[in-house]
Amino acid sequence: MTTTTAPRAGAAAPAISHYQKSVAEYWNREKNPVNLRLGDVDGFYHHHYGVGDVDWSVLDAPQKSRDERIIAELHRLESAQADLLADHLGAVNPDDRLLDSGCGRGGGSLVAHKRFNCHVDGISISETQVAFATTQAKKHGVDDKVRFHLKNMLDTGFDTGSFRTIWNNESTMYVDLPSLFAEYARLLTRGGRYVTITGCYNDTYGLPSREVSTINAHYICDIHPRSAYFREMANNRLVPISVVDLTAATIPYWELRAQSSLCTGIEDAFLTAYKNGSFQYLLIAADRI
Ligand code: GPP
Ligand code: MG
Repeated sequence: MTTTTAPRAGAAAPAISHYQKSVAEYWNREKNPVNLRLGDVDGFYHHHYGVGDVDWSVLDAPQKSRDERIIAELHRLESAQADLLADHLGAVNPDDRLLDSGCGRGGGSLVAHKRFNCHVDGISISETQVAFATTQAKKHGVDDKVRFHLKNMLDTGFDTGSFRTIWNNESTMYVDLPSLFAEYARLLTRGGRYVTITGCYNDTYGLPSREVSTINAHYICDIHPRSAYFREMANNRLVPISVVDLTAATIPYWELRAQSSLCTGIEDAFLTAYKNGSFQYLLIAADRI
């Protein structure tokens, strides 16, 4: 059994709820090969899924190289997802400061810096992830502009108006959206950009399906309905400019992952939820007015 303790007053850890503490414990312990072995391919460690068509010939590779080929293919698809998110970050200059909110092991921050040569701050409530990401920034030789912090995305402590762009790559299901977008409205400059890629439940299905509930239990998260994103953005000066339904584009990633030695047991829930229409994989980009 896992127990959690209340954060100590005055301790160095960020002010987080009991729930967030339990989430941090999950990520502090997490060492899934589906994340670590994929990141080992090129030193970009991601905590999100993939998009795009699969090269199915990897499944027919000789036994000796089969795993390696599948890993490279899954990593190619998750890298394509990170590139797609970066495509929506808008015009970014080298002097601009970007926030990777829920940065995981830091892969997305490195992708953004590589593309724009900009400043990136990545935040996570997991000490292990912040330490890992910081080591990666040093290894990539970019720690002068890419920095990672142990921070709560609901209450970052960063200065008002200090970011040109903020993104969440599959991390909004861990927080209350009204609180999150209120913090982003504060942090973003006027005319700044917000981007999220997220899994949401489909309002037209009704309430969360069994598979959506299984995904929630697996990751200790709380998947929001699609409607909540648009309502809470509108309530917080965030005006959508692009909405891309990536559901069909992510299914091949899950089909390949389900047939790999790296599967974690959650693959069928994703595939069923996407196929029965209860769950959607969306990119939303919005401007801060
Ligand atoms: C992937 O992380 C994302 C989450 C855990 C948040 C839930 C996302 C939804 C779209 C519902 P990961 O890459 O660490 O997961 P895994 O270990 O399963 O690959
Ligand atoms: Mg993963």
